Amino acid sequence: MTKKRKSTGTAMVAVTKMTAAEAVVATLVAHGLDTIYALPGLQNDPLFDALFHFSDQLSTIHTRHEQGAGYMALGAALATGKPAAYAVVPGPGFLNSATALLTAYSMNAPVLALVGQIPHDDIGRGLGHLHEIRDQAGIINRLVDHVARIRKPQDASHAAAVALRAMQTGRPGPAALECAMDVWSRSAPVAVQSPLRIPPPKIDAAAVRRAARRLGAAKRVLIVCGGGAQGAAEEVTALSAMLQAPVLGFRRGRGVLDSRDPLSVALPLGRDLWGEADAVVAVGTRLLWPITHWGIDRELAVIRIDADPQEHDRLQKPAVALTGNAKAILQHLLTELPAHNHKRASRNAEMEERQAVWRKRMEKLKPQIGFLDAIRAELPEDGIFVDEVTQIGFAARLLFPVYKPRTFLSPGYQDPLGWGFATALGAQHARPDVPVVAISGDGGFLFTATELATAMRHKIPLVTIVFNDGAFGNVRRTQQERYGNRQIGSDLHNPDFVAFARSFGAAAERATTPEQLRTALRRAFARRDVPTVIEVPVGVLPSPWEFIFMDRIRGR
Ligand SMILES: Cc1ncc(C[n+]2csc(CCOP(=O)(O)OP(=O)(O)O)c2C)c(N)n1
Ligand SMILES: [Mg+2]
Repeated sequence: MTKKRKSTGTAMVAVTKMTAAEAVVATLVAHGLDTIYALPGLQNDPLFDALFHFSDQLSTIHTRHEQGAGYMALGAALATGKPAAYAVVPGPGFLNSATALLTAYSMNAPVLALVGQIPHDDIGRGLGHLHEIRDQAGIINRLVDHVARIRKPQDASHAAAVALRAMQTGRPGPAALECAMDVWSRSAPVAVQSPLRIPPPKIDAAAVRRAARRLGAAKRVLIVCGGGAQGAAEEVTALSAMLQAPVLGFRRGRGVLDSRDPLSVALPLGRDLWGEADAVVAVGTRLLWPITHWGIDRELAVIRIDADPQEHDRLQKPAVALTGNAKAILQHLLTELPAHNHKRASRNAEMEERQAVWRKRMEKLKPQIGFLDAIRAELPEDGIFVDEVTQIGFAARLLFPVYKPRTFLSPGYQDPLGWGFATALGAQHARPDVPVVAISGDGGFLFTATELATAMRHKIPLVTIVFNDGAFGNVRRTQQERYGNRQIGSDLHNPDFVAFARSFGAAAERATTPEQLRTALRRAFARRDVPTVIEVPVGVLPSPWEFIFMDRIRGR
């Protein structure tokens, strides 16, 4: 690589002869990325060669299936709040990762996909090149907000910087870059693009004042948090105290207000409070569940804070719509509100009492609660819990206490079975400083369990608990309760999970009681360079549905 200097008018920028692949990798490094999750193949050989050259600045974590690479990048992005990248070959490689990319889109997670392509001049000709797929960019375009193809090495760095900016501008989300195999290896003088400025969205001061007036006058405010509130924990906490407003987080909004705060609520108390509220502050949430399940009427003033202006009136027109970063808007609101607010009596005692009533009713979920309590007792405050679409997961969404933002990763509306283990692996890789625990059913675990090989190869000390009921238990319950017990496709033949995990070299044990689980977890969290799998055999678990699917309470 020969270096020259080029004057850009205001500053001198180093120009270096490099390949398009080297330019992209250098740009990732210049943006602070230190890892790429990847699986190699012909079209990306020049990219992997560039990764080799940059391996002292950016590590390449190779997985055993592209779904693992995509989910690991997603887990890294969710656990850190920062962009994460993965690289795959075109066609099958890309499609194998598509579920992770779709999930990143639905979770607004900043994941960058680098996707290979067949020889540049043959794209679209249908010649039948290895891994050729019709209109790959068109398919990717359905999964991300920004996709571009690198056409020459001179454009590569800027294209990568534009993609990284798109991932963090307005509503965050994934982006993708395609590059043909022959373009990856072409070289030219390149100036590595430093991060492009992300203009802060203008805050509508008049709208903030209207919100402050509505909230100051309201008697019973409820704050509902979604994934968009994870960066605004301090402000949500302050707003909650100022308004004595309970904060509801069901899945992606959990941990924004510490569960130990009496005003922090989950379902089903959140529904009762929705029914009583005269104003709701919706922070980074679509509000789909409350509005469609619990109802809405004119007596409820909805104040929406969202990074995406299109989100505000998809379901109904809010009283006040505030567009932009939740943290900045809430800071503004917090300075405006005291002038309009009135003195409010503490609702702590009331909330404690009402939480206790619901907790009593939810005691019917005793087996789930026992295991969740064991996990909470051993997982440090800042440890990360990765949820799955499994019976323990549904109970966790209702009952697992969460103390800090970004420590309860729940997959949002895609709820893709099997996301948990591989996503948690990425979270643990990106946050080696805290323990990460993944929960899975026997069904979900085997979707990506082969990534145990990745955990061993890269010494990722993730702890995974597999709750084994020998079934797609959720599905089986539905067949029993709603389809006359006609069971089809819901029983599972499983390996011996302990022997399976040990065959990779992982630590593994079986725990049958919450006490045994606690001891096993204590041992597992002490291991810092080897993954652990704990199998928990369970019988039929009690149904959580009555606490999740609740009837309308407004607008009847
Ligand atoms: C990709 C995907 N496929 C199918 C489903 C439907 N689904 C939801 S839960 C479930 C069964 C889960 O079984 P398991 O992981 O063993 O957990 P359990 O319900 O037994 O606790 C299935 C098939 C899904 N959510 N995602
Ligand atoms: Mg199961």
